[in-house]
Amino acid sequence: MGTGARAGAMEANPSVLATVGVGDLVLLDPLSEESLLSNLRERFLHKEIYTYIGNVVISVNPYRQLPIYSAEMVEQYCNGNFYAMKPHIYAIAEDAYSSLRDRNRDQCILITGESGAGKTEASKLVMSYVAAVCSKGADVTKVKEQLLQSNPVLEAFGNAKTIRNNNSSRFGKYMDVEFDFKGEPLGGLISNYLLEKSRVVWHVKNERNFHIFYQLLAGASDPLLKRLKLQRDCRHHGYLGDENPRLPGMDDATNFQAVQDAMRIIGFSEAEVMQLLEVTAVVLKLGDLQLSGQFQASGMDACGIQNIQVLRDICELIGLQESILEQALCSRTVEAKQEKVVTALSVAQGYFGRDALAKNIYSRLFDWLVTRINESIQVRRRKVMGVLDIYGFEIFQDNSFEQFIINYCNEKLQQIFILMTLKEEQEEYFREGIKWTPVTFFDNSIICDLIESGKGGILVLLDEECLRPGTVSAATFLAKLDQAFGSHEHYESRKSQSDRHITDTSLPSTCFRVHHYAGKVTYNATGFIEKNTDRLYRGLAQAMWQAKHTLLRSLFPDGDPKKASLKMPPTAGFQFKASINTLMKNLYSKNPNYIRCIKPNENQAPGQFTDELVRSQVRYLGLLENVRVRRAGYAYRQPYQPCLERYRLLSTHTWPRWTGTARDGVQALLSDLDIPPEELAYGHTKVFIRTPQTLFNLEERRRRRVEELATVIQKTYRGWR
Ligand code: AOV
Ligand code: MG
Repeated sequence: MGTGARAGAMEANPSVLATVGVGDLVLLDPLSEESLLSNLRERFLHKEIYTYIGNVVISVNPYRQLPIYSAEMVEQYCNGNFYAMKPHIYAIAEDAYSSLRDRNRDQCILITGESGAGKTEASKLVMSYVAAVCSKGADVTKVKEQLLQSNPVLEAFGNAKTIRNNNSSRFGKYMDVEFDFKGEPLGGLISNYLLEKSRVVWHVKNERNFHIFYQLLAGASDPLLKRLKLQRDCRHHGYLGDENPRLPGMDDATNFQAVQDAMRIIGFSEAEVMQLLEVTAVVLKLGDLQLSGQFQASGMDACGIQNIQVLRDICELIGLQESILEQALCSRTVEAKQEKVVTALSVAQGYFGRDALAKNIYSRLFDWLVTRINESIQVRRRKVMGVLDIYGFEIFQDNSFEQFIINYCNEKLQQIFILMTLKEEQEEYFREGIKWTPVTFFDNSIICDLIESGKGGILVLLDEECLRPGTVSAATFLAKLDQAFGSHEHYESRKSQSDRHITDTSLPSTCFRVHHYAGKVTYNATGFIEKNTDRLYRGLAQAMWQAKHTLLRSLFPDGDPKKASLKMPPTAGFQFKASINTLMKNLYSKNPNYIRCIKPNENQAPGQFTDELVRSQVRYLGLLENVRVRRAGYAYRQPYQPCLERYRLLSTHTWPRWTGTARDGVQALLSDLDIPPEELAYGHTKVFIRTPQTLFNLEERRRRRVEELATVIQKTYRGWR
């Protein structure tokens, strides 16, 4: 836990209390869901979007530009003036940055909230704050620019318009910013988590494919478009759909320029940028390939390519013989006992292979992009500040494997919040024998287990189903889930409902429902198996590996026939679980700082505050429990021995000598200092201090005493000479 400096500072500073409502919910009186909600509402309507719960920042998305992010603001918060200032995201950034610099503790900033709540914007504000407050030397400026410019590039390739958010992150991102001992940034390292690649080949109405496609078409010069063999009009490209793709307030052409500039600043060569765009174009062109059935003697409709020109374009772009790609798209070669058997694919199989190829190229390209950016920015780490910005909790009309993964990720983050702030805090009081009324809160580990338990959680059952020989389908998968979780309180399906004599027609028979911490989500089991297996016909990978295009070829090392293995590659779910658990370990090792984002309305509209929507977030984020724990709690704690060492010079009981136990020493010392008794609690091994102000006082007294002693020593020393 941090020291919660801001909470105490505000208690001591009436100017902050004079803001709209209370700036720290810890000060709310009376405390109830209603009062908490109306405090947030009142502040929001007065454009006060930030509110604290101790050292946690609540941020309510304003959906409009507020004049609170200027250089002067940065200046004020970085001068440590935030005691007298309004709650702000800069305060948490400053707190994290200064404790990294001065106390040498690795930090992480965890940003949570549902889709569209403002996580990505918050992460950028934190980054820009840190960039602004460290030094302005030329070397540092270059590093800072590179770190900041990774955003537009990754957003172009990894964000898209969804129904919930015009700039929705479709991948998870964790970025470590690495600092030297002076607190200057040296570089960074980005990890990305499962891109929603199905979007490449399909998106629902009123959503869009990834931004980069629209940016490229809108912003590329005529010669560039010609070179990439693309049409400017989106409607000519199959994967982009035929709705009007323009978004208010988003200028694709300008953004394309920004992305190109950003890539140059990061250090991409012209050739690399061109290759990247070529591969992007190939993905689009794959969507333009039309397949049709050609009658065969066997009576089966064999797949053939209808528009040969598109095939030709693709092959020209990647330097590959047309016949190789055509064969890979339209047939499958199975090797059995040294013999190659070529079978024709059906049209549906052909399209499946084409789409799988497009998704694979794109997601591998995205991974390459992250690796490439890391090459530019990575250094040997000393101290790090990690910023986590993932896709937020999502509930759509139709939820699939991607939403399942996204929501699983959000469960894990909620869990880490509970563990690190609520549970850990309470358990420590208990361990230390400090009087404490437990606060009840919902522990979501039961849902995490339901999803990820190695002993038969949903992901394990899905993997089993994917690897099982024989006919598998959504129905067999669902049956398996029913069997395992029929009576689980967070699982529901038609079958489990009928076992419980519930009739609910809103739950289709192909779906299962998970009661997440943030709400119930109905997942359509159809597609889970395919998306988890993420199968790419080997012939297609091999064809890509034969291309002359160096970037594209490098994306398909598995296409090298020498490396062909019969082993199934790990499933998407398995890989995600592994990487999320590595991330969790990483986060646990750092000092956490929380930004909890709230979405005030469903319309992406400024000034609208929908009570019910906010109430549900207040509830599932556990804000009330958070305030209760915080209120009952002590902001600062230290084991007896170091505490005695540090402050013993403040009391004649303990200075110059103390011979008793450390605990008795601390007690003797603190009782000598006129600290109100309710400010202190003595645990088995640690002393607890309720408000940071008391700690600041102690520190100030110590500083003065050290000066005093130094003068005495100097005088004595002079006397000796
Ligand atoms: P998200 O990251 O939480 O959603 P964003 O950070 O993309 O949400 O925010 C959505 C939109 O809200 C932004 O594009 C801005 O228009 C607006 N917005 C957010 N924060 C601010 C702010 N502090 N000031 C002004 N406008 C803001 V998702 O990525 O969908 O979970 O997967
Ligand atoms: Mg986002």
